[in-house]
Amino acid sequence: MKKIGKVSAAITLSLMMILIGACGNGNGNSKNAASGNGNTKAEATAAANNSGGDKDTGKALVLGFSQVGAESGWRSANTKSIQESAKEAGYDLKFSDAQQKQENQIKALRSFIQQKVDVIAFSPVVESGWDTVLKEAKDAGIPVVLTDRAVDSKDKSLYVTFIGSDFVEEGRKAGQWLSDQYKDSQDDVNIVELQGTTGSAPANDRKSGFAEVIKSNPHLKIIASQTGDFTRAKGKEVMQAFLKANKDIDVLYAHNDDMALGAIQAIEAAGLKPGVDIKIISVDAVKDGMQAASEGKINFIVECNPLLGPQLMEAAKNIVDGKTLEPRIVTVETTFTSEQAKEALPSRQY
Ligand code: GYE
Repeated sequence: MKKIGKVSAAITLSLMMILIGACGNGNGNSKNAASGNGNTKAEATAAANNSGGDKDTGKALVLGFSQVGAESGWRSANTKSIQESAKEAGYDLKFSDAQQKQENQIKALRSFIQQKVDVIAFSPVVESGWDTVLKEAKDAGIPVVLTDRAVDSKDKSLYVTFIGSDFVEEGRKAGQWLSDQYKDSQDDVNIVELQGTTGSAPANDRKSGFAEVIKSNPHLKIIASQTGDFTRAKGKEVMQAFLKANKDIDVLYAHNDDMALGAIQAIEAAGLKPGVDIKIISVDAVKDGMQAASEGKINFIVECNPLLGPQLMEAAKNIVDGKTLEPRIVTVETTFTSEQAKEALPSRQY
């Protein structure tokens, strides 16, 4: 690289570091009032706590984290969990929000590589297209941890471990509940599906797990399926279109609570009763979703736990300490009917 190139690269790098650093420390601007994972130790303790640092130098472990965005209540709770547990562990967290764009995530990963962070972690917005940048991290000797969402890379040596839910299983749980509800039905059951972000692991897997289970009952028919991008606004918009195009919708399967909540607004605006006229199944079990379930507007929620921060911090420490990690760390989760949601709501953390 020429000298001028080097200088300007250095300036760009410093600016990027300032920017990333600015949004990385503190528990952030999350607009969601999630109460977090209970890690509320004082900042002073965190600063003094060097357990996450390099054993020899006493320097804090530097963790670069590229987040998907802020598309849902789940995401806000996940961000909060990561920021709070990094602080608790005394790590230097470089946090970057990709606003649901893969190109932004690739840029963030490259900037982490340039900064020579100790560990890179990220939640890939979509499954495909990561091999090149992951190879760059590998060549730079920086270990990568996937959290929440998987990549479809054939080369498993490109990352150390994947911490997160089993989304196919979540789809199966949703499908199983529906199959049980309609096991004696002689009539067709018309289902509409709001998919998550196109190409994302949870959208792909929640769709396939659900389809796999309901196919054993030929009365269960998906009559429309479209993406709502995991957001409330899109969930509402697409549900409006579904209602317009289809006279007789019996069930809505939404890949997350936020889209279900948007769809509920559309259903009510159409003069129908959510949970009664149209049965609703969703995934996540964030507080607003649980609230709607406890009011009977959502009939069944499959839980997806966003509190991945503590597991990620532990994994990062183990990697730096040279320990061998399991290639897959699966989050333990449950499901909620309306009744169970009512019971669980008061103690819900996010
Ligand atoms: O279900 C959805 C979010 O990847 C598990 O992303 C996550 C999903 C979550 O936007 O609400």
